[in-house]
Amino acid sequence: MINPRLQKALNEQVVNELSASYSYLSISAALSQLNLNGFAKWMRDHSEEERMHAMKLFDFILDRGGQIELGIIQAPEHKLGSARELVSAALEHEKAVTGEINSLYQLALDTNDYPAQVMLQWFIAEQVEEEKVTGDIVHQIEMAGDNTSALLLLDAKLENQSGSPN
Ligand code: OFO
Repeated sequence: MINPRLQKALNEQVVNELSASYSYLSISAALSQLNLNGFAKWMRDHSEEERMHAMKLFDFILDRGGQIELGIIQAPEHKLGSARELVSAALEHEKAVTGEINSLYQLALDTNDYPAQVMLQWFIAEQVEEEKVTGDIVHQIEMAGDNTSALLLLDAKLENQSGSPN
């Protein structure tokens, strides 16, 4: 039996993860419009990872005999801009998700829910990796500056990178 407050928060996080997935899909579309197909693919893979995160939480609620209550997913803002602006927007979104996961973990501590704590530790580690990977790409775009060749080299690198959804 999951504490009702924790169950509500876990359900909300399912929606938050799906919202992240939806936002990254929107950013992927904008990157495609810039003809940065490697960046677009990387962001699309990231969108798929977020959907899998939602399903991890969804399955956890069900495995614990909890109730699924799916909420509304808001349409993402249609962001347009440079590669740096678009990837930076994804990084800011990741930072917001980290805050959500940390709050959820605090609630699992407050409610003495040990299985939820173990499950959420995976998410905490995942956020460290996702912020690092996305932050590194923002930094590399900044290093490329006005050098289109360097940006296209980074795009090719991302295109060849195999997506490994978690
Ligand atoms: Fe990177 O967001 Fe899911 O947890």
